[in-house]
Amino acid sequence: MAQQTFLMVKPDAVQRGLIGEIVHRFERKGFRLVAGKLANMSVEQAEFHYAEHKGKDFFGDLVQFITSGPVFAMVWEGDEIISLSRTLIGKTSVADAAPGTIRGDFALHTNRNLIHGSDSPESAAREIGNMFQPEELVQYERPIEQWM
Ligand code: IDP
Ligand code: MG
Repeated sequence: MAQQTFLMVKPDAVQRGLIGEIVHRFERKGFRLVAGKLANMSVEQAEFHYAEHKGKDFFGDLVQFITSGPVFAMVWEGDEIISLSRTLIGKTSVADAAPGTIRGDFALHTNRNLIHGSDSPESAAREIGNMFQPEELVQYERPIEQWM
């Protein structure tokens, strides 16, 4: 069933020049890009985005990090994209992120793990609304999808 997810290239990956590499992986998989922009997250947006982690010991560092430079925020669409995109991203802990995943291939530290992906449809809706206006989401046809 077609779903939307919020995927975000974090400031570390922007600085490392990995936007193209990361976008390429989702394009190659066959997901449909719906929106994308380079932006600075405000502290308010960062705290809303990571609201589920409020109170954890790493929350302050996380908000500081995610607001420390531009992110590349995106909306992507596809069948079961929430779980499939998290498979491409790799496990949160770098020690567990398998080779072939984005984190497994490029991340050295769990708190510099390059990419965010929504973990549920509810999170996706909240995270998309936090960074995009509805009119920024672009709907279009891709006839190639019949072959995917
Ligand atoms: P996720 O990004 O794989 O969904 P979450 O558990 O939602 O992982 O955590 C959000 C982000 O917080 C992680 O991507 C990572 O950057 C950071 N984080 C999670 N756990 C830790 C930790 O134990 N130490 C430091 N940073 C962490
Ligand atoms: Mg998460």
